[in-house]
Amino acid sequence: MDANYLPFHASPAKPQFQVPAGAVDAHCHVFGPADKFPYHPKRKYTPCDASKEQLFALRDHLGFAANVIVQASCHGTDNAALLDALNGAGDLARGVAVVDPDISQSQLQKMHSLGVRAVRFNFVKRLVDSTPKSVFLALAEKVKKLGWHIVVYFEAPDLPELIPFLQQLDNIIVIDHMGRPDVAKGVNHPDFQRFLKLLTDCDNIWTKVSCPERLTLQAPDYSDVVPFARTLVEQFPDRVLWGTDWPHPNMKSHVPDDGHLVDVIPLIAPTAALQRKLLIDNPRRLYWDN
Ligand code: 0GY
Repeated sequence: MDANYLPFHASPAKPQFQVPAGAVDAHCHVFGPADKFPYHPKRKYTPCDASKEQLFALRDHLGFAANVIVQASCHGTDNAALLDALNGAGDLARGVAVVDPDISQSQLQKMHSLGVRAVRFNFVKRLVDSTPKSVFLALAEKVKKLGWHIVVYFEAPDLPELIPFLQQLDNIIVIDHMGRPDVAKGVNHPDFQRFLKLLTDCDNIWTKVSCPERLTLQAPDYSDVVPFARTLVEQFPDRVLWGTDWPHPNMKSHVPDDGHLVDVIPLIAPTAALQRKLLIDNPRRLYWDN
C-alpha cells in the first residue's frame, strides 16, 4: 500500500438508521488480496487489501442485503478479484467491470453469467490514462447487446466537455458521486445547475448520491453535501442509487466511518418512499431485473 494511503475504518459504528429489508449498497469495491489478485502494473495508487469476506461482513454489519461491486482503477482491466467476489456472493452481488476494447462477446457473456451488468468509463485523470471517446462509444455498443449500462466517473470541471459524449450514448448511464460537485459553490451555482439540467434533459442518465466523505469541506460532518444529494433524490427519485464506496480509496482528509455514512441516508431521502426507491427499487431494477 502507498505510504500516504489511509486504510479503511477497522470497526465502523452500527448505524442508527436501519435500512429497509432488501437494501443494496450500490457502490463498493474489493481490492486484492494482492497475493491472489495482484494490482495492475499501470495503477496510479496501491491500496490496502480489502477482501470479499471483509466486504460481505460490512454488508451484514450495516444491514444491507446486497452489493454492487465496482471494478476500481488499481485493478485496471483485470476483473479477476471482482469476478471472484461475485462468484462468492451468488445472488447477493452484481458487478461493474472495466474492460479492454477488444473484449469478445463470449467473454462479456461469461461476465454476465457471473453478475456483471455494466462497464465503467473513468475520466478522472489522477486515476487513469485517457481513453479515446471513440473506443468508449464502440464498447457501449458492444455491451448494449447484453442490456448493460455504463457507469461514468468524472469530476465537475470536466462535465461541459463530456456532455456531447454522454448525449451520444443511448445505454442507461450512471454518473458516480453526483458528478463530484464543488460543494463550496452551493446547489444554485451554474455548475450544479448544469448537472441537474443534464438529468432533466436525458432520462437515460442516473446518478449515485454517494461520497459525502469525498465532497465535504467539513469532515467528518457531511451536512454541506446533504443539499446536493437531497435535491437529486427529490427531483429524480427513480434514477438515484446509494453506495458506501467502501473501502474508500484515496481518502486524504479522514477515514470515514461507514455506520455514519449510512446515517446520512435519511437526511438525503427523508421519506420511507424515497428510501425504498433509492435503496431497493432502483438498484434492483437496474442490476437484478435483467
Ligand atoms: C471511487 C473513487 C475513487 C477511486 C476509484 O477506480 C478507482 O480507483 O473509483 C477515487 O479515488 O475518487 O469511486 O471509489
